[in-house]
Amino acid sequence: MSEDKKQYDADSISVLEGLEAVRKRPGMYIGSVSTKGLNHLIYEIVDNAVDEHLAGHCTEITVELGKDGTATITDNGRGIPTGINKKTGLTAVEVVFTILHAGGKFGDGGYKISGGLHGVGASVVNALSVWLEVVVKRDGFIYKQRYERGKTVTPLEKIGECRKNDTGSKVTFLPDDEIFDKTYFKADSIKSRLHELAYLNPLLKIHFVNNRFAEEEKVTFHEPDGLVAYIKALNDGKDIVNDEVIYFKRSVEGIELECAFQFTNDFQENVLGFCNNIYTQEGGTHIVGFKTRFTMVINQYARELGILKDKDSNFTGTDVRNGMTAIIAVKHPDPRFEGQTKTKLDNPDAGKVVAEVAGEELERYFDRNVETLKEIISCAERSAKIRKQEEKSKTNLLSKPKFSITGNGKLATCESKNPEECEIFIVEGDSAGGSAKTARDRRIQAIMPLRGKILNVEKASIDKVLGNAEIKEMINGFGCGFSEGYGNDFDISKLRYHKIIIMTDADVDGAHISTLLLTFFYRFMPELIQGGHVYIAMPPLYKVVPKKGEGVYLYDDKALEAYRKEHAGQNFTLQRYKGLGEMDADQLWETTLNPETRVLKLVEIEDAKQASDVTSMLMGTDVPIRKAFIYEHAREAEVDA
Ligand code: 0RA
Repeated sequence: MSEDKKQYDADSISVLEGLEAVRKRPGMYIGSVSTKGLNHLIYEIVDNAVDEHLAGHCTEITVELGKDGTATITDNGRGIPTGINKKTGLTAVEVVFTILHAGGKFGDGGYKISGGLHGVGASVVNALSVWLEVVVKRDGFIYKQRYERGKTVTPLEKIGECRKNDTGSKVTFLPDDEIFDKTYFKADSIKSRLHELAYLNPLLKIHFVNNRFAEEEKVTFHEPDGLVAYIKALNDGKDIVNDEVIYFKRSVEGIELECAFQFTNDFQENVLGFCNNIYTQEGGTHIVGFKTRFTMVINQYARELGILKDKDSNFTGTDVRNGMTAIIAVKHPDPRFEGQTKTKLDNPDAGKVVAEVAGEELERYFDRNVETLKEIISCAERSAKIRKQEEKSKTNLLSKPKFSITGNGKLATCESKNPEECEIFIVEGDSAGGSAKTARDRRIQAIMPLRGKILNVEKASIDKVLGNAEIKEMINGFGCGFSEGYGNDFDISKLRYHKIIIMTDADVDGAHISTLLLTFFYRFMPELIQGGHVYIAMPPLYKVVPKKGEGVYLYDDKALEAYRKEHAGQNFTLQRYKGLGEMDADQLWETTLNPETRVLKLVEIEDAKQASDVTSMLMGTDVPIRKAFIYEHAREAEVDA
């Protein structure tokens, strides 16, 4: 055996181990094996295609969900290189799909992996798929290769010819049900990510095609106005302070900053960060750089204009961002992410460049638009005034004991003091709350009934939020405080219930209540969601009882449709549950409370973010549209065991 050959064998063994590692610990590479992780498979391939766009070679990307459970991502980029890679003896295509961290490690085409949750890419998708097929058009030929569970099963074959200038890649894969809890992609999340990418890449057209049963649709996302359009969409229906979205874009030392913002009269800020098209959920240096500099600039101007007097203290960061909707998008050649979910940008130079560029651009803009500047400063003044009032009321609230044993609320606690096994159900309405108290396992299940609707936290100032009886009861009941702005009193280690389960009727009001609850958690206790503690109970919509045999509960209209098909021509009675109140205690136990038989949906931070966005939207005045929206989305949550 020649020296070269030995080398090659050794390499290919380590290759196999590489992808085995991905299958052994998928969470390390895609975050989780829930629907969120599943959707990530699509994003990994899309990110590669977006990289082609960023390199100047791709204008259109199509994401297609197949009837058979596959996803196909097509782009008109250069096509993945097909030549032999010297180091491995494999084609570049095979390297991309079978070697971990292969992206950009070869050739000098300047290709760099910028997207991807951990920059891992195509090989991870391959490792986690039952099968994957790639078709490449390049140099006038069409090539194809197939893999199964990460292993090559056919060589890269020429399967046809095409025009020389017709290039691109097409990747089809079937996610592995041995790996994922469920292998049903969540169309809404995918669409929302693709739309986000369209805003971030204004020259790119992204098509979404859903061919799945009862979901057929085709949409194109193309946002030529980019971040300005994104801000307008986020602020749609809100009371706008400055009509013109403030926008700038500049590169310094190889780092690009693109920034857009606008103020509304809402008592909240919404500052979104991105690095290389990735949403930085946990913030990071770019956000800190922008916020710090923005606060400095506004305070400087406020003093120059005499709005802040010598004796006045400066506006706080929270003050100057009162009502702000902003997007800070950076492109960095070598991004580092840290944090619990690896979504916090850690590069100090990004913070420095953002602060520098933002400082100059803000001054340039405000010098020429003093009226706008004054309007923005008055948002800060309003916030400062309320803050000073709140500092008093908050001291009052926090000086009260955090947990009262008697309590004036209706919380029925459970016997166990071991948080890991304890669950708290937040139940819509006193009557369902009453049945739940009877039906529950009182050793580990606590019940908190909610009277009517909870406060919309997007709309209210903090003292009102904390003054609200239901919210106070939740904060007290959970036991871990709350976080708000910079002051973070939240301590997840004190959480009394490791499962917090929202239980509402399957109707418009129920959907609205869960949306408001999720918004509250998202804004004030995001760690609860990040830690996987928040669930939505999925009570059945129907019970069918056949002439012969046992009754069956059905959880959505799809299930009913399937049941009807399967039992065509047979006689059965159909009962529709309009609310939790229609079930007796036994039924409630069996369908909704019993850990053995119930159906829960785990809430992920994305869902909560969506709820929060929806809540903002729902504050508009167009009632029929709101009703339609809530109703349409009321049962869309899919089912987790
Ligand atoms: C490696 C190198 C180059 C492009 C790609 C990979 C590539 C990967 C994917 C995945 C989906 N679509 C893709 N398109 C391209 C550089 C190509 C060159 O230098 O010609």
